Amino acid sequence: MYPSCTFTIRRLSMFIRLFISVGLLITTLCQAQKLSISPANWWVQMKTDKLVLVVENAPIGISDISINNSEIELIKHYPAANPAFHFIEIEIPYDIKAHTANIVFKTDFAASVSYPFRIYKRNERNPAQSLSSSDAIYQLIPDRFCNGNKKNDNIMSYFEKKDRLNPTGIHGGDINGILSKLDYIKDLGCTTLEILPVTESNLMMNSYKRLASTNFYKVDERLGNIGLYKQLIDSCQSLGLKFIQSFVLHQIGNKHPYFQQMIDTDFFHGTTYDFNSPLPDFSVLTDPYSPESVKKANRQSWNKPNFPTLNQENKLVRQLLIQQVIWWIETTGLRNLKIEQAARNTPQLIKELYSSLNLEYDDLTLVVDNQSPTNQGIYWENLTLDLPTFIVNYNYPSILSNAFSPYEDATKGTAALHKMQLQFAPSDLLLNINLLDNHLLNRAYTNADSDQAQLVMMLGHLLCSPGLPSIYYGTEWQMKGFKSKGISNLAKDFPGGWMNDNTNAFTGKGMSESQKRFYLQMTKLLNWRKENPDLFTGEFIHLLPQSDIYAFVRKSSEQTILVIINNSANTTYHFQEDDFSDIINNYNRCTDLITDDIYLKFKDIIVRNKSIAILTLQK
Ligand SMILES: [Ca+2]
Repeated sequence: MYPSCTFTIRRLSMFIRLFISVGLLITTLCQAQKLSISPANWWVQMKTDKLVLVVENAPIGISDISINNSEIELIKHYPAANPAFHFIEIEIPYDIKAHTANIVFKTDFAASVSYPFRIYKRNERNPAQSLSSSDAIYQLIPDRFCNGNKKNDNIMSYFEKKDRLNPTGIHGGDINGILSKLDYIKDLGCTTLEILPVTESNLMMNSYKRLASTNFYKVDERLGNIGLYKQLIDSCQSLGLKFIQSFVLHQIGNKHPYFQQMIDTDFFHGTTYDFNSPLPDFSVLTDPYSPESVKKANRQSWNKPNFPTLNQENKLVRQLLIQQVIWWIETTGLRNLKIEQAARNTPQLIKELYSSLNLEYDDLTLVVDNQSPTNQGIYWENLTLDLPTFIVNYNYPSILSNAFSPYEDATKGTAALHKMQLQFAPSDLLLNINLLDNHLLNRAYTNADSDQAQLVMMLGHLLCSPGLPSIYYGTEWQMKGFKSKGISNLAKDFPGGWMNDNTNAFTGKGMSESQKRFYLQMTKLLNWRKENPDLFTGEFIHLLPQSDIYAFVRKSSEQTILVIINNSANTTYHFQEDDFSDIINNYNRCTDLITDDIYLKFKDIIVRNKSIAILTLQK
């Protein structure tokens, strides 16, 4: 009885050991297949020479790591809190030649695993395409502009498939679509295209804006791939369009492997079941007088339950974020970067990012976007940012939308427009990005009470004021959107971007006469602005509003324009030379760009009630 029992137990135990070994081997092999390192490559002659590589699906039981075929120095390596991730710190000599190194993992359980790490020659930077105060921005959401490739609408490995009936779902717009419509944006007269993030955001919901990445180093396949993305940047360059890419650095998607497999709890503020949820109050973040503890709590809170915020107090987290930004710039030739919800990043992250970028590049411009109606200048200036930085002015759209409303006091409206400019030093005024609307704000036509005359007044003020105007896709066709109906109400599909759309704003098919009229007005003004860049980097002079009249001047060495806003509900304004004698001194006549009226004598100028005149002065 006993010998037989012992034999059975021994056999069983052998079988279990064999089973475990085979299991481990299979697991190791599977993991070896999925092993990935990010970033997967770097470049020669980079001043950012110390990197932390993150190994995902690291082999089990790593006993040693070596880098073969290379002068790359391995500083150290260590497992993350979750050993499925492993960190490798390396130093890449500046003068190293382009080559492929092999990172070799020795393990206790299986044969060594080798992974290629490529060092490329650096790409040549394109000629100057940096932002300037004379630019005009067209902002769009890639998912909502144009579907250029139906084949990428539904991809098996992505949670969200195309569902145009769901306002917060994926609608299928993509990079192919944008590429096919660059001429449209150029013809409209905008000089700069800005798109929301393109990195993969493979989430169960809330992924159409790609504001929470699930892979820092990959273009979302539903939008395209890195090759197409580079093609987009190159095509913009050849058409003379500048390009801004927005980045989100303060949060990631909950399906990002770092969060889903919890690389380290110290990477995040909170967990799926325990996080600060009140929506951040953006004005607190840049308020110079709010306590640091309140700012901190706001930075840490989650925008949505599937958007964990990153712990940027952790130096490693900061380094990984900065590495990925440099990787995108170097890979694609990006020139202009926007940091979305910028003040939700710690000042430390912003400072380190700027100094790393400054070390590497001398041709970048940055845009900081923080949805605060306060003057953010003080906050950003305190960080002593050493690259040209434009600041999105969230004060402007609310002032603009009330200024001309028939429901508001007209005198108050002109006074508010005047007063807003006083908040800024002249050099800062030119660094403002003035929003007509964007993906977070009511659409301009909705703010204008669906009244075209009011919208034209808003547009005229926007395009002539100091700073860069920014226009949200579709507003040129008077698209409506009301934030209180849900944020996705602001992100409707561009008409004609999808095959079989009933109307087509790219061709004008099915668009109303009113829409066509406004589109032509906007196209005319934007193209005029584009042809006269000196005016918009030049001087700004404004006069104290006289009741309902507010007038201002833009001036270059060659040209002068006089903008007169008549905000009165029922009185026509008749020009009085005394009002503007200093300005019109050297000129004899002028043309109103809005009405095309030509005035051979200044005294004949009239500005009708609730309208704006943009007068180009001529000798
Ligand atoms: Ca598509």
